[in-house]
Amino acid sequence: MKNSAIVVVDELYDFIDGSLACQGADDCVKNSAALLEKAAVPVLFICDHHPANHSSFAEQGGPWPPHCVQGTRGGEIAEPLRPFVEDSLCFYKGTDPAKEQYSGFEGVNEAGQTLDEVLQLLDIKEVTVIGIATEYCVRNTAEDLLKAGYKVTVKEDCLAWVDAAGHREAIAAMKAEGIRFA
Ligand code: VGL
Ligand code: ZN
Repeated sequence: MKNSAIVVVDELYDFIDGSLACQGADDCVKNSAALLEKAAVPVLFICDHHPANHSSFAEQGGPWPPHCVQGTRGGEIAEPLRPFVEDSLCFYKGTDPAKEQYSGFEGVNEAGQTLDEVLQLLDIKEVTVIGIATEYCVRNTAEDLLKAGYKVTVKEDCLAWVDAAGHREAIAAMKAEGIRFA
């Protein structure tokens, strides 16, 4: 559909079968690949992309095990989604050791452009958000898209989560804010 795009959040190996493996990740990847297969719209990928000394890691006093370290398999996009990847539409976040960045809005692509800038250049008005984890990066990205004026739909069978209760609470909160679910 014209003016629509899909944003794929952090479908990266550490969130699938690695140090931060999330519940529902296998179905999330399978359903995401099927969605992208039949979608004839731009697909933008958000990638958590941390330096080895990132402040969100437990050794630095943060809440998470090391994950999505630059140059490791854990930070790579899941293989079934690779046919849909375009380098200029990949946005990297969490690259500054000092900053936690859950939202795809804080990332930049290889040319230094933000997600919002590229969506505007593509004349996108409606965004479907899918990916991992519901209660962190998916929620923060969907909320920032909504605040920026996009019509936002989250596809519920294309999500994975850290905690089941957190997943359900995040969905309820997003619905209350005006994010649609399909
Ligand atoms: C995420 C925890 C740490 C996410 C990223 O993608 O939801 N969660 N870094
Ligand atoms: Zn992270």
